[in-house]
Amino acid sequence: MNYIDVFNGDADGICSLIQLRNANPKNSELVTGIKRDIQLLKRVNAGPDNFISVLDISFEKNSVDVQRLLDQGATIVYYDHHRIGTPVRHSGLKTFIDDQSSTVCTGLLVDKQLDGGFRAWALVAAFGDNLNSVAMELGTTSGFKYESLILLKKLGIYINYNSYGDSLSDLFYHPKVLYQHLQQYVSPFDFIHENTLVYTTLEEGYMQDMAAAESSPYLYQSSESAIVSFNNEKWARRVSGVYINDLANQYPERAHATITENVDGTYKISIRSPLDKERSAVELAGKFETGGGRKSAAGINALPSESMNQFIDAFKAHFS
Ligand SMILES: [Mn+2]
Repeated sequence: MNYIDVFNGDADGICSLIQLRNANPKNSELVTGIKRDIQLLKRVNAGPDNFISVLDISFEKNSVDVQRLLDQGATIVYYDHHRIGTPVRHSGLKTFIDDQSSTVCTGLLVDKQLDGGFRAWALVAAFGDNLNSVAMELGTTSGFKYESLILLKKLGIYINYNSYGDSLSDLFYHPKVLYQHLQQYVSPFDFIHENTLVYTTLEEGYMQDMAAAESSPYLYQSSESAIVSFNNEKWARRVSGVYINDLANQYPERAHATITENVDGTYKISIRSPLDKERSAVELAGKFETGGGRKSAAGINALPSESMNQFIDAFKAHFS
């Protein structure tokens, strides 16, 4: 049997596979990418002698390739918490998917199957997916001290942060390489204490990028909404997603947008609706040609510069 491990490049994807491969060590081919790169099964070719493990990428977004790989005779096990879409039944496919619960992530689904055998890694996954209270509670009942949980939380944030960016060249570590560094440790605490080069690189990168984000200018700011403008630089592409979530947590009553210029002169816009109000971000984004997303988090991929004022006015009006 030849093993192929396909996983999202964020903390949840990476820490899910770490648990799986600590429990069941295999020499496998690794397929991963930046966080937004979720159609990973497209890149996989396999036959009857392949066993494919898929972690933390939407089944719905990969279902055509699931079907193709099953038709080619491969065996697939699928763990995920994003949208499942239409389920597929096939003797070669086993799924552990929960797209209903907001207190679950892929790392916790794997943890359940492994009876908590690598619980600390599951907690890193949960913290990375911003499931802070879930992770704190599970960590406390599992006997971890508060200070230890804070350490796992930091690691989750840093691994997750490493997966953002427009391309692999924006990242500090290719998620495959980061996985290979982390995988060598049964416990994340040992990784933190022993591989200080990788840990410090991520920590310092995160701190510097966040500081740069914090000193970026506001295009607009009121008690109801705020727009931050970023230069199109590596650090901004890495940190904008983490930073806008941070702003949303800090000012839950406010709507937020970040604007970053694309190489072609258009603008990429991220929008977060206020955490404590029922106002849809995707409804606003959908008014623009390349807009889309979810109720709480949406974006516009390529806003023409001449539409910028129109967007700012629409944003203010939508969230006032
Ligand atoms: Mn996840």
